[in-house]
Amino acid sequence: MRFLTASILPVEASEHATRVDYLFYSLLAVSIGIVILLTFLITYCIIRYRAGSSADRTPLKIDSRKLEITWTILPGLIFIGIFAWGAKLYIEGDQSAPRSDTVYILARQWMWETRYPDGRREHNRLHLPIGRPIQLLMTSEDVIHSLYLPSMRMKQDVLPGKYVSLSFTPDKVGTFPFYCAEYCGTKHSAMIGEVIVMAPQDYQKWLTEGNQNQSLAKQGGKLFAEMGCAGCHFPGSSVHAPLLEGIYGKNIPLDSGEFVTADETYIRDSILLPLKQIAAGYEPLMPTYESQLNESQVMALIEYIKSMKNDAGSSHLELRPNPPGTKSANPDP
Ligand code: HEC
Ligand SMILES: [Cu+2]
Repeated sequence: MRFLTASILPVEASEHATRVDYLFYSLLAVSIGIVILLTFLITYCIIRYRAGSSADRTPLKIDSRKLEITWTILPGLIFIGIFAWGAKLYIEGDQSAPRSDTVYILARQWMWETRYPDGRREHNRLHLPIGRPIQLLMTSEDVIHSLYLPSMRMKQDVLPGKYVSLSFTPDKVGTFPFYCAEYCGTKHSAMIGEVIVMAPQDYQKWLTEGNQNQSLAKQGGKLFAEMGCAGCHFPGSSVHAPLLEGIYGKNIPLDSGEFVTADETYIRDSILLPLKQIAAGYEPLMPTYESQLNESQVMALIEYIKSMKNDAGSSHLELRPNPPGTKSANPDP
């Protein structure tokens, strides 16, 4: 399909993009086929049955019921097929591969901040290695933005107060543009950037060169100590607070009787809006950090909490087994 895309659509730079284009060209082919068929029939009838022509005009004696059933069911099946195809692609773009690399993206008026697990941070640029599944975890610091990656055939609204994700596997080395696709204020049109897809060895080099930061998880660990989190979330603490080892991806029972998955949004809200969801069996003692931590620091804390593995013998998880019939979303034991 690449020979076609080169001229009509932006370059395909991910496996997903290639699949989306197959769907797009199939739709185009079906539409062109129908246009040709209808144009042919109209032209044929206009000429054949023009005034004064000697065409046979006696009514046909055919079973119109059969005909109508056919032209209802056949296009119906084609449309349902196209719908299923599109839905499958959509769902695939939403699911991350079990072993994908994570990159965090923080949107703000009017720039994109990218943060890598190794601590590197950039503006309006996203470096990725070719051939590895990537999960972008994104949130906004202010208004609604939307990350639009034409070469990946992907677009996702980036909302304040919530983490959203996009998953894809780049399969072409090069530089591809991305945009903000949701009007977000005066300089919305300046909110553009570049995805730079690199060969694995170049990417390794890029990762290690010039990175003076500690890993994102380490930065979070430092905040965890400095902000006094460790004082409560600690096995010997005098405050009855849940241990955070291994909570990421678990099903957490809440005071209200509901269950939530401990994903990025849950951890974020636990820190900034602790009263929103109280873990079952605990008092709402946790202070809010809304005025003390910004979204970027919370990102580091999330990465730190995700990196905390639960060591055997932790009673924390025994207190909170997964409810029956649910599966842990966390592939790592
Ligand atoms: C005063 C003690 C205290 C401090 C300080 C504290 N927490 Fe908490 N935290 C709690 C308690 C109690 C709960 C359980 C009740 C609830 O869900 O709010 C909790 C719940 C949580 C949860 C949800 C955990 C779960 O298992 O559902 C997370 C995540 C969390 N805290 C992270 C933090 C972080 C990060 C900090 C520091 C920025 C912090 N806490 C500071 C007491 C504290
Ligand atoms: Cu924007």
